[in-house]
Amino acid sequence: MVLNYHNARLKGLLPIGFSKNAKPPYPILHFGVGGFHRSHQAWALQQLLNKHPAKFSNWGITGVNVMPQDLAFVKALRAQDGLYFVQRYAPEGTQTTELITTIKEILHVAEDYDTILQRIASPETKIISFTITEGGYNVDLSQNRFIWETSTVQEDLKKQGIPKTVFRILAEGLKLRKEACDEGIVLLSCDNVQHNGDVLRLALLEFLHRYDSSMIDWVQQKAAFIKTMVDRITPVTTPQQKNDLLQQVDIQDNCLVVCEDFFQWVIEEHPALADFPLQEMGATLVDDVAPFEEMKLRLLNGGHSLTGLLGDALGYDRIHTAIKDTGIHSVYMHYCNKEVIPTLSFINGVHYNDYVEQLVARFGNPMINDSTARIISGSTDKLPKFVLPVIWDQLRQNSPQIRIGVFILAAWYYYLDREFKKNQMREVQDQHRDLLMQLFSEPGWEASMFMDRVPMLHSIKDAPIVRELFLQYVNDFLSREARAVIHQLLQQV
Ligand code: CS2
Repeated sequence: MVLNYHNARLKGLLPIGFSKNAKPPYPILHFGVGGFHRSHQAWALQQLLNKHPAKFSNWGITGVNVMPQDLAFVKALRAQDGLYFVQRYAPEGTQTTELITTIKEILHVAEDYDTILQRIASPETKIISFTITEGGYNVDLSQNRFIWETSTVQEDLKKQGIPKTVFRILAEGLKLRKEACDEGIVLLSCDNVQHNGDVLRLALLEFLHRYDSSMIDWVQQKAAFIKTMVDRITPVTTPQQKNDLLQQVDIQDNCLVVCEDFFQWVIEEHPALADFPLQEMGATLVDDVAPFEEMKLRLLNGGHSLTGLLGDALGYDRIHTAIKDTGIHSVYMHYCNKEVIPTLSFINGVHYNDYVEQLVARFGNPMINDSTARIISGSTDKLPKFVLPVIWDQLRQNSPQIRIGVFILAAWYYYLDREFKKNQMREVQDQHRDLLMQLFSEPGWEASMFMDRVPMLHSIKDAPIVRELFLQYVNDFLSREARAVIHQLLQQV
């Protein structure tokens, strides 16, 4: 039996107090409905609705996807009336399965552009939130520069056809909102980007400069750009997991999300958030979100990249097996203790050593079954946000501790080099794959040119000590067994 309202009701699966009477527009419109949004924000809203079904009966999310490859998913979720299960696993193995009903409407820009604009223009829409990935903001963080060269941005500046970026949709939608109701809006960024709300502001305002500068003043006055830290490990669901669910509940869910039990959502306080029950959704409101973002991006996300890349080098395809390798585990612990933690600010009540211990347990959770491939994907955008800031901060110290940070970059290079040599670079999942392919195919290409030619690495290209270490580690990887290279690193740190 397939999952939809009818079948879920028949089987008594709908949450207590569930009402199907809610009508759009809903208070939240979300860009980027992938696994993470569904295990995190949409799940959190479900907790609120479960507690107060009557009070928040019209609360829900209009999900919007923009990437052409997401159309099939949008159709699959729509076929299930927006319903899907979240299956959470604690490191000890406890499993919880919940039906999520908060995505009331799911739209794709290729088919529903006018509806999306109407939703943005409606005064009923109060929050527009985003999980558009690290690269989706299209900002070079080392220079705080909007990247105009991106082809989708260039297309959107022509104001023709279906929008390719959220920026054009926002420009058009907010213009209609200004004319229709002139009401303010909360723009809530939920991506793994330091100062994500500021980065969103920069990107949107820059885009408007060339697209429609008449909107700049309105956006500056009426849009509140909120910063958040989001956390819940959410891998790509496997066919086996869908099959297991079918055996358990006798219902076929094509949009199942599997994730860990751990959940964290830290949001920076802002007057524009006063009316929203974010705490009841499980969020923590703080004066300054930056230290939480730094902690999470550097220890968790950077640690993930380390585990994924070294894991792949040693032949592991799963994060939970890679982190249990004693060599990788030791490198990770050294990285946290010697390189990352000294760059972090004090957070009242947080003990970084405990946080790291907890991360090791979270990475090691076998039920999450996260792949090294997912973690490695998008590294061109991820590493500058997860790892380079640690190197920048360390370089400001007298005796900078940067060996492992640079080692992660070298392991990434080694990964790309292997893919190239296997003639598999086309399989590399990265927004900048074409650039990477072009570089590795150039006659006379060598690792010493990498930092100069990959714009996302420019912020470290002029540090001789970084270049020297990078080349040394790349040469080690290219000439010796990865196990021996890791062993040697451990003797140096
Ligand atoms: C991961 C994140 O994509 C990655 O590289 O580190 O998706 C990570 O699992 C989440 O940020 C956890 O909150």
